Amino acid sequence: MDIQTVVTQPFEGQKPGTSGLRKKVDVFQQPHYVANFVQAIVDALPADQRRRLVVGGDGRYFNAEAIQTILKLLVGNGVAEVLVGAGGILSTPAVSNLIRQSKADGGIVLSASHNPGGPGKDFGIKFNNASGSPAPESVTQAIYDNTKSINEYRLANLPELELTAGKEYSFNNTTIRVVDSVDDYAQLMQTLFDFDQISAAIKSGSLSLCFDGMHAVTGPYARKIFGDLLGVQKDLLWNCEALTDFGGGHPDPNRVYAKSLYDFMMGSEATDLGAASDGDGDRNMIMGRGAFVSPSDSLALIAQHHQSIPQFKSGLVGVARSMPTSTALDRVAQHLNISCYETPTGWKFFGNLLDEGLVRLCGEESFGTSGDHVREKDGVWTVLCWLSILADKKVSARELLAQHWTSFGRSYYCRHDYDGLEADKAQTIMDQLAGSEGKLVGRRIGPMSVAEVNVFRYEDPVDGSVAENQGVRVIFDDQSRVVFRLSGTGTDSATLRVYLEQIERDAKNQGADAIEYNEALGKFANEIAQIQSITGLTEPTVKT
Ligand code: VG1
Ligand code: CO
Repeated sequence: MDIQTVVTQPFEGQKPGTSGLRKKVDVFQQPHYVANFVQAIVDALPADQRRRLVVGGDGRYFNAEAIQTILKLLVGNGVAEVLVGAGGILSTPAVSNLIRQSKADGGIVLSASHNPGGPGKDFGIKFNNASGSPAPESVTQAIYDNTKSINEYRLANLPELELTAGKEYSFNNTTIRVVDSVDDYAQLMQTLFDFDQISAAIKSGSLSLCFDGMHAVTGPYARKIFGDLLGVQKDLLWNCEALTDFGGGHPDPNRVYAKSLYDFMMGSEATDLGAASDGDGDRNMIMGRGAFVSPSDSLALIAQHHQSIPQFKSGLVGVARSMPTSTALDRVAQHLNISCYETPTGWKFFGNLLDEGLVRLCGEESFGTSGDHVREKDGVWTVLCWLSILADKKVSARELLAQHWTSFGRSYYCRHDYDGLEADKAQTIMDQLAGSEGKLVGRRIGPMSVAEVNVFRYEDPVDGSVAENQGVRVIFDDQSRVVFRLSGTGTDSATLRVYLEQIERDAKNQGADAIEYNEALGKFANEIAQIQSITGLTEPTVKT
C-alpha cells in the first residue's frame, strides 16, 4: 500500500473549544482541512501511544467522507489497529466506552453535538484520551500548536472502505476492524442497571417511557436498549431513524427544540417518563408526567436516589458539577456527607476526578449527566438512571421533585443565551463584569443583595493544572447566583450565556415556572452586564 507524503499549509483557527474543533461543515470540506487537524492529533501522541485508536461519529452530513480520510491518515501514520463504528457511526459515550474496553490509546469523535447538521450547518472533530475522556487542555493546546506549524501529512492510498460490522482490513502495519455501533454499549448498560426490574415494570404497565431520538445518533441505541431489551413499544420511540441532517431539526434536547415531547409530556396522554437525547447522544432531557426536570435537578435527584441505581449501590464517594450548574447537587452531597467538586464548563474537567476515583457522578446544567462507567456525558444512561429510580421508588417524577424541593430547597434555574454577538462586544461585556465587584456589591433585587463578584478560576486537585477566566459569578447573600460566560462551541458569532439561579426554601413558593420566576433576575443581569447598552439586545435569544 502506497503512503503519500502530502505537502500542506496550516489553516488558521484550528483551535479546539469547550468540546473539540467545531466549524461550519464547508470549512471542514476544504481540501486538507480534516487531514491537517487529524495529523496534528496524531503528532501530539507520543510514539508508543499510537497502537490502537477508536474512530466514530454521530452520522451527520460529511461524517462518511471524513471517516474515510481519517482511516487513510491513520494507516499512513502506521497506527497498528483502528476500531471504527459500522457506517462510521458511534455515539460519543459509545466511543468513550470502546476506548476503555479495548484499552485503546484514544479516539477520534466526529460530531458537532447538538448543533444542526447538513450542508451549510456544523461539523466537529475532537480527540479523547486513553481513559475515554475529552483531551485535557494540555493536549488540545499541543494539537493546536501542531496545526500552526504543520507542513505535511501522511496518507495511504486506500480505496473507499465499506464499513459493515464485522469487516476487517489489513494494510501495511494497520488492521482496521469495523465494530457494531450499539452492541458493546448495550452490554455495558446491562452491567450497570437491573434490566429485569425495569422491563418487568414496563411490561406490567406500571412504568412507561417515551423517548425522542431527534433523528440523531441515539435512535439505534434506543431501539435496542429501550425497545428490544426493555420492551418499550415502537410508537413510544420517536424519531429514531438517524438522518444526516437530523430531519432539518436542531438536535438539542430542551424545551425549545424537543417541543413536541415537551407538549406530549404536559398533555393527558403523557407517559411516566419522557426523554430525549442530542446529536451525538451525550445529552439528555428528562420529564415526568406534567413535570419538566431541570438538568441541575435531575443530577441532584440521581445523587439523592443513587441507592436505586445498581451502579451506585456501593456508594457515590463524591460528585461534581460544572460551575454554572445549580447548587442543588451541593446540598444533596452535604446531606450524604460526600464531597462535591465545582469544575469549569466542559466534560474534560471531570476526567481527572473520575480517573482518581474522587467522584462517581457528574453533571452540567446543559442537559449532561454521567457516571464513572465512561468519561463522557451519557444521554441513554441518564434515562436508565431515571427508569431505575421510578421502578424502585414507585413514585412519580413530579412527586420526587416536590419531595426533593421540600427537603433541600428549590434552585429555580434557567439560562438566557444572547446569540449572534460580535466577538469584541461580547468580550467587552465580560471584561467590564470582571471588574465590577466594587460597583455591584450591596446592590439589591427584591430581598437579595449582591455579596460577591468574582472570576472563576479552577485548579485541578489531581494534577494542579489551572484554568483561568472560566466565567464571572455574581453571588447574592442568600447563595442565589447569576453567572456569565461566553460559549466555546459556537461556529460563527459569539454567544453570551447568562445562568440564573434563585434558591427558594419555602415549600409554599416552590411550584412556580422556573423561567417566569427568573424573569426579573434576568433583566437585572442584562442591566448589570450592560448587555443592552453594549449590544442593543433587550431580550435573550433563547431561554432554557
Ligand atoms: C456547551 C455547554 C457545556 C457542554 C458543551 C459541550 O458549551 O455549555 O456545558 O459541555 O456545550 O456539549 P459552551 O462552551 O457552548 O457553553 V455537547 O453535547 O456539545 O458535547
Ligand atoms: Co452532545
